[in-house]
Amino acid sequence: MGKILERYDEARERYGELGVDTDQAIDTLAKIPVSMHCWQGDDVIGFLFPDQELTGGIQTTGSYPGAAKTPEELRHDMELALRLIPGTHRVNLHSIYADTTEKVDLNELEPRHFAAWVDWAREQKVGLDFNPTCFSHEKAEDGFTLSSVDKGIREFWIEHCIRCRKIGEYFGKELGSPCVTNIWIPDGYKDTPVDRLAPRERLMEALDRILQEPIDPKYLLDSMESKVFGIGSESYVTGSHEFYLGYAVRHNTLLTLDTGHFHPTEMVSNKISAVLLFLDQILLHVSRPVRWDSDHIVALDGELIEIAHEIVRGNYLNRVHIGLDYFDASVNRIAAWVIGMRNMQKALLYALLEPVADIQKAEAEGDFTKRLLLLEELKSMPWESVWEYYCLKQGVPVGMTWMEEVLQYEKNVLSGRKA
Ligand code: RNT
Ligand code: ZN
Repeated sequence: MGKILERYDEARERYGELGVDTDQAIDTLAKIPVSMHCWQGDDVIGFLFPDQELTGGIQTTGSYPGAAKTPEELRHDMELALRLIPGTHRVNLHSIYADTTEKVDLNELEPRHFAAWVDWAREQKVGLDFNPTCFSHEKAEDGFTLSSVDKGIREFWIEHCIRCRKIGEYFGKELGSPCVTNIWIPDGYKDTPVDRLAPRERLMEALDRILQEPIDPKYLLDSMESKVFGIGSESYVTGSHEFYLGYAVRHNTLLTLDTGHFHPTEMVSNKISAVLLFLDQILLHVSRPVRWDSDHIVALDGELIEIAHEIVRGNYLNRVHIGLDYFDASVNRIAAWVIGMRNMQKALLYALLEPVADIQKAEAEGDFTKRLLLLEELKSMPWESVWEYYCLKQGVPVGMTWMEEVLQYEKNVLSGRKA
């Protein structure tokens, strides 16, 4: 502990020389919630239809033992993860994670089916975010939901989404912070369609119906998530980026930018400032695409840092909701949460430890040499000493010592679970 304090003092001094206040950076970091997605804990299966395979053109691979099978197990696993992650966060649920013994379909869900989650969230002091689950269901079998040509199918999913907004509102009311409710649908064609418009018209009408009832933004924030392609929707996706950007601007909703949902050379970091000129708030689904929308665990890579820079430099901390979205079944799932959540915060800390005004001034004056020099020099500054001190201050394990607890838990709890 003495070593950590010593190293922090030195780091504070060195950053101080650059005009960066490390104490303030830490205080700010502690207040940035990251929404931890429950679906990493059980490979996106949920509890309503446990025998249903994952569809919608997304996929988990791997068979690491210990996936949660019940709400209790999942909550228990998340409790451990949350204990090992510094800061105060949120938990992101999908509708298929309803905690109920009733046999209930997606178009019948009600807030009461999530009461146990609310009790738990209160106890854990986390806010909740939410998602309708427009996949992994018999009514999504032909790959279309809200934009289906079949009216009955559309009505089913419209009803589901309407109910999910009510559940989101309930979360927001009960927990005292707005629940970001994110609609993502898998709809699209494997092969090139001849009518690209009709499904988009149907989606637009469906969304209009879903959003018809105004809900106080104190409780609920509506967001929608685009995608460029999925498995089985390689040639056309109804809910494209342009579609939802237009919809969000017109209806003043949030827009979800998932880092895996664009062409490989398109970067979400470069989109944030553009869309925030026209929208009040956005939601990020931070993921890591490897060759495709593979939903790998968030790594501390260049794009993650660039995203954090954009949020901090643009002063967008109150306008960008940060959520994680990945599912890897090939490693310990609790470690997957902890590594991804910690990486997101490391990137934010790195960004908070930048003398933004100085670098921006150099840029504005056309002094690109100085801009480059500062940006490069910052890469060898002792940000990790600040990170260690932050963890210490937040009462969570420093470095990778947290893994010991996860391994212990694996031995005592996870290994006893049936495959
Ligand atoms: C799929 C979207 C969506 C899902 C989750 C499970 O491509 O990214 O956000 O990953 O809702
Ligand atoms: Zn996503």
